[in-house]
Amino acid sequence: MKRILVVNGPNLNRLGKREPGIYGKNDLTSIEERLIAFAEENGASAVCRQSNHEGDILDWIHEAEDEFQGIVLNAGAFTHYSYAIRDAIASVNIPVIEVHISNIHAREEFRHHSVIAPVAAGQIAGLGVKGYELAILAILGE
Ligand code: CA2
Repeated sequence: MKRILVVNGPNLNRLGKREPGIYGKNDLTSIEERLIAFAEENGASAVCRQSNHEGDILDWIHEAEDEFQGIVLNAGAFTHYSYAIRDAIASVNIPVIEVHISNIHAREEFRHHSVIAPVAAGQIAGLGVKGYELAILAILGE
């Protein structure tokens, strides 16, 4: 059975509290519960984690190599400037799929660029929380 790590970065613990027009009405706990069920429905398992701290995300990416077959990563605003997260992704030999709830390419200019996209297996943006499910399916299809 494939094991998938779902990592959400800074401020994603605030989902459902503000900006529902951009990020939807669901809170992170309910999104994570749905993803765990979705993985099970598809014959896999998902472990979900969130942190506002870059170092936690680095450690989880490094450790995932031995435990998981793929990572679904919404790195939040770290996406746009964290070379450390980019290097961590490049250092592991499991696929990392970059997910964004909003369409980062249609928002402020600083969100258009992802420093992790060149080392990610793929990027899904703008499809809401459905993007996490599509990323899980992409890993399961590998
Ligand atoms: O669209 C996405 O998923 C983002 O990764 C979300 C990040 C943002 O910095 C990225 O550019 C795109 C923001 C996380 C959530 O921020 C909130 C702000 C207010 C209320 C709830 C969440």
